[in-house]
Amino acid sequence: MQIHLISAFPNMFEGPLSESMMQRARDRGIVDIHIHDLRDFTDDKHRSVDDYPYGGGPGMILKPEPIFRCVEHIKEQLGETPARVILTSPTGEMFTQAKATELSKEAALIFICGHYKGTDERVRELVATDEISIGDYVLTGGELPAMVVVDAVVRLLPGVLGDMDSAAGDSFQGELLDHPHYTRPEDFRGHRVPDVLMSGHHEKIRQWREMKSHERTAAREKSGATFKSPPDKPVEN
Ligand code: 4FD
Repeated sequence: MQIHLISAFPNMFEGPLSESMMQRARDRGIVDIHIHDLRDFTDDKHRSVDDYPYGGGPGMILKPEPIFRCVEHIKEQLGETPARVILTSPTGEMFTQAKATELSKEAALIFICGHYKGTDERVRELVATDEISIGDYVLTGGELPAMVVVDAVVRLLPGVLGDMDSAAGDSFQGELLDHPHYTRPEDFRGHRVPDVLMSGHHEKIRQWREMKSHERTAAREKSGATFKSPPDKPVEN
């Protein structure tokens, strides 16, 4: 999968996309990530990416021209490869695991990271195929939301998760929350690992985990939270 990130603050991406699973996916050639500096697509001497809103009011708006030119540049590189163009914004469609699964099947994703008060409406109308919000709150820019979406999508690509991780979701299939997990030590400051997990009795362990999953799911439903599943099954492309 090719991922292109368009931003006026391209340095924001380096850390998160160069660690752990993301870097592993990149090293393995599973994902090819390209970061584009919006200022490289300006044509004035100040390299301005934003301007005042027509009609007045506070804040600045991202200009359409650099964004269009950057998307056109990326699409020339992509040739026949189809791409989704995703605008991250607080007014977008709520990001969900189902959306991550949908996006994980694409050959290429282009993210436009809005800043300031927003993005010129013609970007939404003419170039974006999707407008996504990661939650009902406002951030200073769309970079963190784009990285959240990229992370959720990339971990679903075949070969990114190890065998252990990918198998973990098999018994849940979207119905139940994950069960509790423990590792060494057996006694941590007087808090012991449940005896059943130390028993070596695989059927009893399976039953205990299933019971805990049901308990957690019931508790979460009471609290009004909705996310059901540890979505650890990679999808096939
Ligand atoms: N909740 C989100 C996305 C972007 C953002 C921005 C219009 C503001 C939150 C377009 C207004 C982009 C989110 C930048 N804040 N801020 O996903």
